[in-house]
Amino acid sequence: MTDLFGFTRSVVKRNYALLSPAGFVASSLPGWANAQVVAVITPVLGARFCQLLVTLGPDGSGTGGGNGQELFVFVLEGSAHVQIGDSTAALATGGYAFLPPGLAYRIAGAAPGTRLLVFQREYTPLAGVAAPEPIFGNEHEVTGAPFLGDEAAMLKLLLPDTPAFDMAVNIFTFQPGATLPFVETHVMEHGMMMIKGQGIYRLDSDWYPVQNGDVVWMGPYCPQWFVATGKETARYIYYKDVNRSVV
Ligand code: UGY
Ligand code: MN
Repeated sequence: MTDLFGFTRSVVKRNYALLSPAGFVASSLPGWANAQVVAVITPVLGARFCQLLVTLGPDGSGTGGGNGQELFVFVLEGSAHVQIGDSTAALATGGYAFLPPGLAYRIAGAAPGTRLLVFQREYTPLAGVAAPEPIFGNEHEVTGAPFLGDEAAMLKLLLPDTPAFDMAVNIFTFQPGATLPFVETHVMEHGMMMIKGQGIYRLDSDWYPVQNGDVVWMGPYCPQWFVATGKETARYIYYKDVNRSVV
């Protein structure tokens, strides 16, 4: 909560949005029980995917699947059990699950106060390529690589970069003062959440201070750039649509 009534850092524009946690409001969504769900990015905003922030209460659960939707579930804090088809995994903080289309899933057994970040969308099949299988992992077990050769900007890819996947989910870790090397302007869109530290995000022709907990939607062709500020590393996790034709 900000102390100043009538003030917010949140901004919603045609091709981007910055959403500060101070303005988050939960909605009740089918499939989530005993859970607070904030639909931070949705097609209603102009995006072609959903980004949800879920806080699971006692006996909280999320169920669904068996349709064309795919989900990427990341444990921001706490722990949870994820079951999909015949597979089950216990996810700790930093753990994640990719839940492909066509299989029923259940997320439950969460520690009190568990917080999840979910990216969700309709899977786009690719002719001749089978849809991915479920994946479980933990970001602590994923090795980062210097982004375009810069050791101060390390990038972890949480999903395989293969044609079966139509989404990528990555984590960037920036040392203080490190930047994206240039102002990117691309057809892919992003859903992003700051998970540590702070920095300045350029969105279109505007610059915004951002910090841990902030959410950003970058629509297609939204010029984007970041510099980590302050004295601690800055980290964000983000979604990107990949591997599908745009013509
Ligand atoms: O993958 C990306 O496009 C990434 N470099 N963009 C970003 O961090 N805004
Ligand atoms: Mn980008």
